[in-house]
Amino acid sequence: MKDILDYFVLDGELVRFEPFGNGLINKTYVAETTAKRYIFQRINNVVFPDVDALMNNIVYVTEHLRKKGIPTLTVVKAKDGKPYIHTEEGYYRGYEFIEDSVCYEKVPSLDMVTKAAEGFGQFHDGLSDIDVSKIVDVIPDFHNTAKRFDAFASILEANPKQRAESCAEEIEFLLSRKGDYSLLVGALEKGEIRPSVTHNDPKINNVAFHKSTGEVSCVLDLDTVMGGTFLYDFGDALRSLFTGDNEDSTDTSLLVVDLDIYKAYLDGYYRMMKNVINDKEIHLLPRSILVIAEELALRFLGDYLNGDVYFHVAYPTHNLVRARTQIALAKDILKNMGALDQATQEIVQKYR
Ligand code: GN1
Ligand code: MG
Repeated sequence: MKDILDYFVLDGELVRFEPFGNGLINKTYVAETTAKRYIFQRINNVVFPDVDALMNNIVYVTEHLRKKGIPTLTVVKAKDGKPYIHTEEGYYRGYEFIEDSVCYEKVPSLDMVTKAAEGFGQFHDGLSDIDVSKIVDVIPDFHNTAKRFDAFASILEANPKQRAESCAEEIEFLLSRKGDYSLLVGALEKGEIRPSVTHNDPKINNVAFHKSTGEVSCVLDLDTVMGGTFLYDFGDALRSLFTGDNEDSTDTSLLVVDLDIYKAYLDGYYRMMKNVINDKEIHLLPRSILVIAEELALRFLGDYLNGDVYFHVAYPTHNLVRARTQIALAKDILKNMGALDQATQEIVQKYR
């Protein structure tokens, strides 16, 4: 493994090299030299078949952010100038280590919710003038909810595992919400909102905070950076915060909107984005959470009907349970849409 380091341009002499962290997709190592620390990763070429596109996206986005003085990841160049290497053993890339930082699996406080939101807001604001057409969609139509619905409808029609009978209620709900699925992609197609860069995994654990100051250092895990609308990330970030640990819970009463979390996130996010966000996008902020929760329900229930080929399951109804949590959340978002709109206006007024 150490041999792969010979392909990269490193500062100092290597003193230590060992496995690092517990990532599920890429295999990660830390390399320490006499000068500094680096992260090296073997890129999962099954999940990401087009490594060249993936790494070009990351370089494009991080260089754009760095030019503006926004802290971001620094890709280590290989000796041939490329941002990764390809050997018989696979694809590898390196990043400079983000020193003195910490990531949280769970939200420690509302204040940290606001800070994480500032991190993503700064990320989207900093990338708002990038040429989105230069970014390759490494997973095409990832958040095209209308297409996700079409895929779901095809699986439902084929009903390959004869499971549709066992989830008639869930199917009925998702069919009844069809109008929601074009809210974001429709607005993009009509030109009511601008295409922008999306992170596509905007969970709290993908933000690095300074250990001492508690401020955001940078947004991590840029593997799924693609084009779309920043509303995909806003919706998914809140969906993930509202879901918390309960994505696999059979107690769907736990899946509820938390207005304090919404306000805390929007406060940090809107403050960073207020110069680029338009009125249509403001209207769609709370609706984006609904769309992404429903989209994930379509994906989970579709995978259940399909015999669990995408999401890893621990038991036969696991994906059905997951679909139910997202449907419960979607229903609570619908119930609270008035309150969410009001909270949105409050925050927007505060910074106007
Ligand atoms: C997957 O693997 P993870 O947890 O980072 C999925 C997301 C879903 C999430 C739901 C590439 O993300 O879209 O929101 O599960 N990522 C991919 O838990 O499909
Ligand atoms: Mg991820």
